[in-house]
Amino acid sequence: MAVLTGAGISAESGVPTFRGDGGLWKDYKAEDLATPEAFVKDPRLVWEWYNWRRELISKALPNAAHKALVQLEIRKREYTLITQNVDGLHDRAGSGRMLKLHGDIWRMRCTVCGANWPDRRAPLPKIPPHCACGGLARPGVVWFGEPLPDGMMKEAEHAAGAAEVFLVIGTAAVVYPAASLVPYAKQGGAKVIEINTDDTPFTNQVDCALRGPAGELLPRLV
Ligand code: BJW
Ligand code: ZN
Repeated sequence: MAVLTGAGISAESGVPTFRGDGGLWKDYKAEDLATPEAFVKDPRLVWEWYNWRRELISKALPNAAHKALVQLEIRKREYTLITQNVDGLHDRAGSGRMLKLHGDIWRMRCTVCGANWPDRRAPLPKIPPHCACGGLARPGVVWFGEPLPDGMMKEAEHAAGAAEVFLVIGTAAVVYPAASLVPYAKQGGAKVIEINTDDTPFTNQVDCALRGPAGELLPRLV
């Protein structure tokens, strides 16, 4: 079994999703801020957004859906969690290994020397933060136009392709290459189950579309 999660699984923890209601920050869309170009143009603005999100996430707690996935992991011999989320709520719920396709908001990376390190302070004492070498630090996440962490998509494809059941939870499934895992799993013979409050571009291709909040539906399914 393999699972792909998106921002919707953290919505009931109070973490805003990217698209739809509440997906805006000071009139900016995620697409305007989650890019290397936005960071080069105005690192302080981009860091203000991340600082705001880090504070919000640090106060949030994993919900019943994150916890249900921990139970699945315990029960299933073959299990891979693939997440697009950077919030760390799967880790805090107790999930073990996972593929974090879009990185981790609790890590920093130096734009000069490439060093990367964990930093859980929220709010950060000074923005933009800097590396020990003096270089400007950036969030350890994947922005639009950037490659996913080395080899991770291959590993995710392997898990999706081998899965008998592929659960797709709380993702609009519009950001690639992550979204491509849904048809990939289907072509590999998986039964695909989608849990979402709304339709997605894949709703009419999945084997089962469950409509409603993940925090209610997933514990029942598990
Ligand atoms: C609930 C719920 C509840 C709510 N219960 N459900 C044209 C075609 C194909 C691809 C492209 C294209 N043009 C450009 C691209 C590439 C681009 C892309 O996909 N763009 C599309 C938007 C068009 N992709 C990239 O650039 C990727 N990189 C890449 O392609 O590299 C190529 C390359 C190779 C080699 C060298 C160089 C380059 C990178 C993508 C990175 C995405 N990054 C972000 C930000 C991460 C950091 C951060 O968080 O700040 O990732 S963007 C943002 O979207 C974030 C998310 O992980 C991602 C997906 O969002 P998600 O999870 O689906 O959230 P929402 O908000 O969209 O949806 C929430 C869903 O939950 C909704 O469906 C709700 O209904 C539901 N819901 N409450 C259940 N309680
Ligand atoms: Zn450095």
